[in-house]
Amino acid sequence: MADRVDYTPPKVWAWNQENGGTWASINRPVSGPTHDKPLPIGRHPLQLYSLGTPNGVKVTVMLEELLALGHAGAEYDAWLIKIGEGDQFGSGFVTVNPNSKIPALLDRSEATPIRVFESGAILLYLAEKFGAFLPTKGAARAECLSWLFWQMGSAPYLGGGFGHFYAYAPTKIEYAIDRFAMEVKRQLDVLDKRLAENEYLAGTAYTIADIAVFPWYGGLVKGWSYDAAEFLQVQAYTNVQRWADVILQRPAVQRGRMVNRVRGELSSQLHERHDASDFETKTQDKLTAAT
Ligand SMILES: N[C@@H](CCC(=O)N[C@@H](CS)C(=O)NCC(=O)O)C(=O)O
Repeated sequence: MADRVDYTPPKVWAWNQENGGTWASINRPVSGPTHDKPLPIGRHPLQLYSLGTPNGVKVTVMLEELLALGHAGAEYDAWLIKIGEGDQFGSGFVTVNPNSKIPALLDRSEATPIRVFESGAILLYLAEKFGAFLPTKGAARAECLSWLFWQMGSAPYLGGGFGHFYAYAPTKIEYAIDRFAMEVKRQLDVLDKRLAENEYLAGTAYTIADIAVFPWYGGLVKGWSYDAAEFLQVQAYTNVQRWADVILQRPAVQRGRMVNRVRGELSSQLHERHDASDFETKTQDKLTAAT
């Protein structure tokens, strides 16, 4: 039972399909597709299959930033993958990401389409493809990649650890919440010290490191995640706050945060993006008013 505190693990773990957790009904201990469902394909070179979570937002921000720089080859179709309904286990999605997690990208600009999964790999792929937001050499490149991979290694403690036990687990387990709250505060302190001495994570330039870290830790200090701003005393991280405020002012970040978003103000939700004009005409407030 999920609420037992005196649990002794059995010799062999068995799958308790209804353990009461938020993701209990969709997660399984095996990989692979559960049903046949081809992915839709739009007219642009890049096809993104995603959802407006922090991992998804990294990629839509990157694509909007590339378009803002004038890279027409970064035009994309963003399709909605409803992970709460199990879309990530459709056969088409599993072909693009065998790990069944958003975001997943299909680059159809090459003779043979290239699939890319894992948000960090997608950011790196796009940065190299377009020669943008990634310093080309030396210390700046090393810092950029270090902070990019720091994010990939750290955020599971924030999302899968702290967020899961603080917000989603069916019982509040003090040990687990304490362990992960401490780690998340330590991570915020790491960022705060770095950003006390540097405008951006890699130094003076805005890079894929900022694009990766912002949706997780910027979102946390802005109070968007897990309703935990007071609990974690996020206002204390003044340098992270300053950095998040600067990033939030970027129009591409504002647009990227709207794509595949299914929560919040209807005017902030653009469920699918197939054209730059969609931000003006296809947000949920406009679609709802039209029906
Ligand atoms: N390390 C992966 C994590 C991706 C991930 O955890 N995606 C979540 C949403 S943020 C997901 O698709 N969850 C669905 C599931 O676990 O079934 C990345 O950065 O791309």
